[in-house]
Amino acid sequence: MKVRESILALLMLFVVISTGAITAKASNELIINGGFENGNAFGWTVVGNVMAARFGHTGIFSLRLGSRGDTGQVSQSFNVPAGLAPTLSFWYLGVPGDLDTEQLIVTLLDQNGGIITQWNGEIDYRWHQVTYSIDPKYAGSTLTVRMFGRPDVAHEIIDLYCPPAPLPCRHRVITYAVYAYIDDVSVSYS
Ligand SMILES: [Ca+2]
Repeated sequence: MKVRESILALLMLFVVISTGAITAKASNELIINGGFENGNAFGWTVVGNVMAARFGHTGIFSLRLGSRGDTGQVSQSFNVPAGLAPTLSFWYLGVPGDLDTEQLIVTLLDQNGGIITQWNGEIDYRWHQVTYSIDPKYAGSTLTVRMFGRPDVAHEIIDLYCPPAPLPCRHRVITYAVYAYIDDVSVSYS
């Protein structure tokens, strides 16, 4: 590499590093991997079954809570810096099933496991945002955000099948699981 090209490459590297540092500092984000863009649940404690789904509210991925026949839960703890009152924000989407058994419950817990507040997600095919200002009295303590999903199933008629007489015609039905998804989980302060 020529000297001039080397200097240029070093300058570009410096710009990239500087930009990254500034971005990280400006966001003041306390949640790790809240957008699931790693394609996994890195940074979260998993109970049951979850998976990154190519169904993002932002970016490519969101996190699907549960699998067919199993619930799914993730939680993450964060330390609220002294003197600060951060805001919790997340997006979720719940897909309705036929049995009305699906659930999405998001809970904010204090350091003793007590419930500070809780949300029951609306299951209606739409992305919803929830924002919540964390009370300044929790500054200096460790809180946990927990997200639990219980999938449902949906049935879809694909066609009318008529076997040879005298058997009656019948609808052929496929059954598939439907889920709740979360994305853009953030606890940040300005
Ligand atoms: Ca995402």
